Amino acid sequence: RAFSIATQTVKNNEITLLDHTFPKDNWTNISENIISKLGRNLHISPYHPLSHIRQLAQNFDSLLVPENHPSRKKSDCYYINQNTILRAHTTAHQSELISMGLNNFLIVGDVYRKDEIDFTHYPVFHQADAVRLCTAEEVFQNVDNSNELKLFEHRGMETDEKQGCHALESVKIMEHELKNTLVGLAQTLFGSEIQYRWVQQYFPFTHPSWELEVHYNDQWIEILGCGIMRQEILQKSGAGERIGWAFGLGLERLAMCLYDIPNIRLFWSNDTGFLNQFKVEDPNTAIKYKPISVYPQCKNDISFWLPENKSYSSNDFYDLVRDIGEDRVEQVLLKDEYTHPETKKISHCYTIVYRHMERTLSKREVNNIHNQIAKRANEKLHVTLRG
Ligand code: FA5
Ligand code: MG
Repeated sequence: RAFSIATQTVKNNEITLLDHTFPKDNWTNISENIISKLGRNLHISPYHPLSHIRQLAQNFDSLLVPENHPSRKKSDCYYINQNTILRAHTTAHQSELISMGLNNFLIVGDVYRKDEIDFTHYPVFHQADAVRLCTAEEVFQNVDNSNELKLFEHRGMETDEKQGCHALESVKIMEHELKNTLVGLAQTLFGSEIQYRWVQQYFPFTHPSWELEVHYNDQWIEILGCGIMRQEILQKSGAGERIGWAFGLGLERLAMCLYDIPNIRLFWSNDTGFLNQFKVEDPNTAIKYKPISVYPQCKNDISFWLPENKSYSSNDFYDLVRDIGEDRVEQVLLKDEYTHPETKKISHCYTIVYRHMERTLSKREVNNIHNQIAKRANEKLHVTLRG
């Protein structure tokens, strides 16, 4: 399915994404870059760091998940057309799942937003949303003489602490359980010494609402939003006799703190130097990411005519480059292939990316390796170097 993306088409005012065709209109603002991310499904790719985090969050408890729409602005969302948008948070599925009769659930998926650009924001990321709905009996199960206690209050006032329809005692117990659950999640992931803080927040679908921030690398990083669910949502979904809490967390943010991943762009890397560091069967394995290299790259091109009466394969050239360049070569790309119109001779041009893991390579050293590669290719592979 991931590769059906590669064949996605944009034509005749139609756009085909993951085998669905949509009409285009003047709301269509989804870019090539975003389209290329659809269906990558990093969160269910074996061994991917986001897949480990998903399993850790799912194993942690069996509650939870979301739905609703805070922002519909064209400047914040990716529109396929006027009627269809790429979901901006997993909370969007809350109501439909409550309507199905679920009381505790977790939703995990990819979400799409036009957002700021920095090391913790990316236009495509992954969320896990959770919902827990409780009856009066469940809320007050640990309270002695709880007969007097109620979930709801008639003609109450909305305050900073609660919605008008809720009784303060039920909200306080739910808030306590919600915060304990989330602090428990943070401590399970990061250890009991993790520093955290609660920040008051506004969401249209919860009240009161908070965000949880954890202290990591000398700064506070927001990892999730949560709150007591708006009772109207429960009523409309047929669960009006219950009270609920919900949260939505960013998988990337958790993974960055847990594995020391310094930049959110790395999750999209296809570099085996990145991916192989997470190749463990057990998501509980402790992993600390080691940067691939912080030293600068140096790129040099090489072009040559292939031998006319001998076979040639690019793999032989790659092998030769490895042989001479060793680990100072990060990548070799076949940049251009060309057949001469008259002589029918074929020429290849490769870009060789030089980079050392532990030090900066000097221009002289790179030129020296590059020249050796050229010389050896001519001798061993019988290619003819071009200007
Ligand atoms: C929400 O999306 C709410 N739906 C969360 C929620 C669910 C609140 C249920 C109440 C009840 P927010 O926009 O803050 O909230 O995003 C939630 C988390 O997603 C953030 O804390 C962060 O971890 C992550 N996140 C948000 N934007 C980005 C981004 N551009 N890149 C990476 N992660 C992001
Ligand atoms: Mg937020």
